[in-house]
Amino acid sequence: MWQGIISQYKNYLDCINNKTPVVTINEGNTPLVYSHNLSKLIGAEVYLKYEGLNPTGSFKDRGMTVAISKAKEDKSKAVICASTGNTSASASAYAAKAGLKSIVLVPEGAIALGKLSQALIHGAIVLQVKGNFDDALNMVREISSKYPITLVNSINPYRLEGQKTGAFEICDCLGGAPDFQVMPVGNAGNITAYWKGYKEYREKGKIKVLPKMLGFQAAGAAPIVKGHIIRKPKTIATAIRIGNPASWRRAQEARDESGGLIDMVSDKEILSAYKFLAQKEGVFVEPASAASVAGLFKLVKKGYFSRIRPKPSLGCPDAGRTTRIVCILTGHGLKDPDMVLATIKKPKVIKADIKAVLKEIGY
Ligand code: AN7
Repeated sequence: MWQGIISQYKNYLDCINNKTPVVTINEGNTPLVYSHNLSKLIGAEVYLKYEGLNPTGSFKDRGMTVAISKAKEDKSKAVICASTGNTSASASAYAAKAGLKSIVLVPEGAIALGKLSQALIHGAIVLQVKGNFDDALNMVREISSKYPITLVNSINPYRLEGQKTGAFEICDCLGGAPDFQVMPVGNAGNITAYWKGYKEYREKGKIKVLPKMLGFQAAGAAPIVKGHIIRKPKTIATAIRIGNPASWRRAQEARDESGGLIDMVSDKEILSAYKFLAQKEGVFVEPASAASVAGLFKLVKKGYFSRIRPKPSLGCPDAGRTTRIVCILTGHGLKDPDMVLATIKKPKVIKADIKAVLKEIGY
């Protein structure tokens, strides 16, 4: 039986020892879904890593199981985070399971309804800050440095340790690393974690080559692309509405060491990919997660993959192999139900009459 990412990958998690009390809700082991549409369009094998199927509906659970287990091992009594929503949902759930107090600071009115509901029902102290995510992060950094409260944002190195297991699962599933990994970038912890995961799997001899990391920010919240802090980040993808990412430098390292890129996509491109995933692939994700597929479309339009594909040459063991691309779909669509109603027409109201139904459905 699958018992979560710590149990599965403890040999690759140096911070876990025999005394670590493992707090898990059986996160990880998420599906890698083959996309016929995207594969055909690009002439590659394209897979969707559906992280929305983690216990609290996002990839944050991979990191939170490690961060909360270590907080418990270190006899912490309380955890704190700033969040655009998913971190707070995950921290609250894992803290509840561990019996720890959780405190979350979120930007007022700027997090999706599902995520706010999660933090509340799991019993966190939820504070809405009159400011943005970056303001909230500055405050929790300071509070956790002065009081005995454990910070569980991705500045906490245990978070990235857990999140790197996403890379392990992809390699285990494909029997090697993909050629490209596409993902959204907000606070830039996840791109840092995945890159660490791939590099460690190569060091341990589990894979031979590393993927190129392709990260996408929302155009109104693209500090890494623009090269400066964005004071007032704006995007409908609230999860990645971040103007000063904590792992900025390490995201650039992942980009540069892998020979990849970090680019941006507009809200319009995000919503188009959001609908594409739901309506052509049957996969419902939140807008921030659709940024990865929006980015993939952008690169396809530019001819990126045809340009960059290595020419098969004699003596190359991979000669002629199809390019493999994995898009990380970081969070579930149910997190943000308001976004559907803002995007799609509300359903018609009709009389309770079969004739009225038949008329509407064209029979
Ligand atoms: C669905 O919850 O930052 O680049 O506070 O929820 O590792 O920050 C969420 C980020 C992508 C970006 N997709 O990941 C938070 C928070 C979803 C997210 C990201 C987030 P990072």
